[in-house]
Amino acid sequence: MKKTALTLLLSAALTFSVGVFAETAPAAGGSTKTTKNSTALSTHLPVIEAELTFAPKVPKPITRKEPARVVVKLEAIEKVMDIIGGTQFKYWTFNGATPAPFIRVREGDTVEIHLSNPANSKMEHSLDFHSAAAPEGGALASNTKPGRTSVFAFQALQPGLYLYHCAAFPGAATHISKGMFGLMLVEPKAGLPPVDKEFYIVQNEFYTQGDFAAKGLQVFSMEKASYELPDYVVFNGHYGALMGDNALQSNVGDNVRFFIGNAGPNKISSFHLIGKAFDTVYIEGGSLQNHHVQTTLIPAGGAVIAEAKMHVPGSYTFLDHSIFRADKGAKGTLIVAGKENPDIYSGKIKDEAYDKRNPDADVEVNFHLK
Ligand SMILES: [Cu+2]
Repeated sequence: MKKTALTLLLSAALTFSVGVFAETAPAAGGSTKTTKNSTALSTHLPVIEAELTFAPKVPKPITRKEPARVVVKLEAIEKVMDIIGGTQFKYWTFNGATPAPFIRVREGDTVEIHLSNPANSKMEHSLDFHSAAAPEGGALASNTKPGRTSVFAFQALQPGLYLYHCAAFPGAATHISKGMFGLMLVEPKAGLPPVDKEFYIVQNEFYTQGDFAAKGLQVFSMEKASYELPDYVVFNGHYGALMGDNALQSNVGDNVRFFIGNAGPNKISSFHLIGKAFDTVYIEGGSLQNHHVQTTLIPAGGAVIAEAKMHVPGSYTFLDHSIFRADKGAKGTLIVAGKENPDIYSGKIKDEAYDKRNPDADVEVNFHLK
């Protein structure tokens, strides 16, 4: 680690009085050398390992009434996966998945982050937690060369739903574009109200040198990324990750809570559940609640918590209502199983003849569906 970064790190640790262990060894294969600052705030806490889940799963609600030191183990893994069937991309991930694991902690917890980078990785990686009160969100403390593990800690001071992502320098935008992002929920001390189902969704764009669905291993396009012309806008890292056999499952009467992030790197999401307005939205993932919301905005680098009670069975599509993006992958399905509810939705009551003619309808105009 460079001297300037270390100096910043030390001053940050002292300022915020959280436990910090900074990896200072210069290269892969060296000995372990740690810099340890005051940990008075957190060393007495019980130490527990975080339950980490891959999307669309969410860790169980926290029932603890006291703070803990929650250990989160992340590994930077470069991995070739399909964006869409037959179209491969060399993702950069945490723990082998895009989005990265969902992390659930409690307001006031100390979060101890371990970031490992395999010896034959090609890149350095780091972590910027939007939930951390630390310079660069912890990226200075977590910058990790191949063949090293970094450990640092921060206190989760503010409840809410937060993005975390790689912030490698230089090139954080590329690391996010390659798939290095996930969500952390900092539950308020009193917890969130119980619901029947919780799901984890993150939207992001992919920019490739080949066109949409071009076959073979695709190369990241810096040009398309800088002009904000995505080939793919997807939920949970892959086209169709929440469709067909991967659709989300719920039942009539369920209160469904969506934890939704937007990793961007560029586009704002207009998140919409077709067929049911959200009963409650925690705006931008914070404490302010809005009700009866048809479409909620999620800024790039932001998140929302959105809840919908499902009254009528069926197949419901959710999407980015910047709707041409749906064809690029920004759509998914929520299945609601159960008995019909004719008091709320009739279904088609009648289908009968209508003979009136509209002269303009016969005017020929070229249009293109493709
Ligand atoms: Cu990275």
